[in-house]
Amino acid sequence: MIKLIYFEFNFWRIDISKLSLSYSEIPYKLEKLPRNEFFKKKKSGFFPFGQLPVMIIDKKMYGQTLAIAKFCASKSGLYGKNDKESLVIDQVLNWANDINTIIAPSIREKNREKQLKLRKNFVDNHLMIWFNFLEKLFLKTSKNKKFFTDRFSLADITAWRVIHWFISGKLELIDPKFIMSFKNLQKFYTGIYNKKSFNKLKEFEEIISN
Ligand SMILES: N[C@@H](CCC(=O)N[C@@H](CS)C(=O)NCC(=O)O)C(=O)O
Repeated sequence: MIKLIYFEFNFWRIDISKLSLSYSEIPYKLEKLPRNEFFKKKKSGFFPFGQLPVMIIDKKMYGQTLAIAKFCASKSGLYGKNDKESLVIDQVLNWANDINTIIAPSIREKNREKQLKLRKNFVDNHLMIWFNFLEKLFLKTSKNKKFFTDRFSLADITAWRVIHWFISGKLELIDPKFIMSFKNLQKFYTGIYNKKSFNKLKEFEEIISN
């Protein structure tokens, strides 16, 4: 049995693994750690990289979002079926990690004024550039213009989940309408959103309902 550990909220770093496993009906357990428990455990060196998510299999703990997601997607038949497909999927995963790293300082900053300044800098200098990278990748790799690799994969789950985050309206100063500048991504997002085998999952429902 695969066990995943994350905080008590939904976030792409854990959701992409949950969605992959659930899509292929692979059972898993999810432990939602309250923050204070996380920090206690972190202090004692419990986590391999001091952060979440982590995954436990056969009593061994593994860290790093992308490593965990690839493992779960592999088990679910949603990782590349050849090296070239995996290259496309890895690029989307790393895109997600990169854009997360760039926006992260404006999420972590506690000082309100500094926080807004950091977010404005992200919106002015990074948002459009990074979504343009993703759209260009999609146009280059997708023939059917439905999926990144022409078959549903971890790339689609990840791109969908991160786009969903950026257009959620929950990120201050990010107007969800920005996605209208990326017609192909917008269409891709809607296509995945309406994919019955995907949107019937309880994990999907949980993500869109909060
Ligand atoms: N490189 C790590 C980054 C994970 C990460 O940033 N985790 C955050 C939550 S999204 C975390 O654990 N923050 C608490 C901390 O760093 O103390 C990965 O890819 O999994």
